[in-house]
Amino acid sequence: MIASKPAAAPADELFACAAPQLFAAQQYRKDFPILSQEIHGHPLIYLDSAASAQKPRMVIEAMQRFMENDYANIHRGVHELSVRSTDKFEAVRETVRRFINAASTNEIIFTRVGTEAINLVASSWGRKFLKSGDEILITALEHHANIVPWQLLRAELGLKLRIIPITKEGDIRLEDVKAALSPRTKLVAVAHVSNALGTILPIKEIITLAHAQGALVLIDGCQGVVHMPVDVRDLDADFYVFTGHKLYGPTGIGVLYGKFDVLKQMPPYQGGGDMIASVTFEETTYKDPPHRFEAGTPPIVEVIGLGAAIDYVSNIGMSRIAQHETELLHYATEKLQRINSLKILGTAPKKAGVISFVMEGAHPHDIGTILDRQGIAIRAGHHCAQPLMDILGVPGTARASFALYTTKDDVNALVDALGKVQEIFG
Ligand code: 7TS
Repeated sequence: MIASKPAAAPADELFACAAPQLFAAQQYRKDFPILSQEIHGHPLIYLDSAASAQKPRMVIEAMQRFMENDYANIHRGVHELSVRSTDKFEAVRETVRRFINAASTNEIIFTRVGTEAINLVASSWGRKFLKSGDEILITALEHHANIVPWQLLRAELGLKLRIIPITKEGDIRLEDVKAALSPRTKLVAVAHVSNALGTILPIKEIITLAHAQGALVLIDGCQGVVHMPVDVRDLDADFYVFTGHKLYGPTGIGVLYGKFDVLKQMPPYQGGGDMIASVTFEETTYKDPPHRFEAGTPPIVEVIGLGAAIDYVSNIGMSRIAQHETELLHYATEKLQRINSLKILGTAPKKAGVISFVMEGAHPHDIGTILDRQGIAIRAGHHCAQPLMDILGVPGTARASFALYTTKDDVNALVDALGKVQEIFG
């Protein structure tokens, strides 16, 4: 598929009216060249997609094809290659717009990663609109990327950071959100899906509550867009952030969606080429969003890769991917619960394909190392959510995370290997 071709989003709609088809994860696996290798003499079982997803051949080839045929710098040349590159680059903005149902491509800003998108909002919107005494609300389960930028801003402006607590299941209660909101709240910044626990947060309800208090809402969707369809207009999110490499795309590319009315009031984040309307030594004027926020040569090839990744998942259908991962989650949860020494952390009723667990007597890193020797890749550690680990009273967890290419066989292999871990440490 050609990267710049608009995503075939109707796949989801087609699925809605067609007879249910079996989800062919085994078939999709073949699209991912990396998955067909052996690790330590065992077939690779990749259960670390929440850290970064593997890349389908279509993404790899789209990037290679682009570099071999079309590549040049964008927005600044009259020659054929520059025009072609610019067209393909800008076509991906439309692909992203459709993917999250934004109103306009002017609301789609390309950043280096999801982390940078959050820092952009903190730096630009935060410095302009916040003052001492204002409050930012986050939850106790945020990734460091949605904590530290607000702490930096707090140190600079004298803000207050309020934390919405979690239940013992790792869920967020709307009563707690209501209790934390006040007329001082200017921004609510919350994850769509917890990377450490898998909890799907009630973001639509949180957005409604925040708006009723006059606060804007930023959704950290780094783990959201990868697991389910996202419609930013239906959500009424003011900002929605995600990162390309977890969505089967390359590293080095993130997306900031922002409502145009909000973006147009925000000053530049970085200065440089491509973001200006005119420059003199006395005065510089800036382009409108999104280009105002894209200083310097952007990650052109990575944007092409992101476009191909979105085409890929859209053709499969995000609803179908969500359904597949939910089935796997239930299957895996049920099997893992049978291992006596294993405890799942994060048992909210609404979860995405992420399972964090601890085992009696076994450090998460030991679990990760033993599994690795059997070709199984999981993540062990604090998952860049140290405050959450403190609340849970653990230094870290072992985490298995699922993707569209994960199969029941992968889960079975994980369960068998954890049985061996239990034997060793039991
Ligand atoms: N927000 C969430 C919810 C995340 O899970 C991550 C990365 C980020 C932000 C940052 O993404 P980046 O692409 O900007 O670095 N989460 C993980 C993880 O769970 N394991 O490794 C990275």
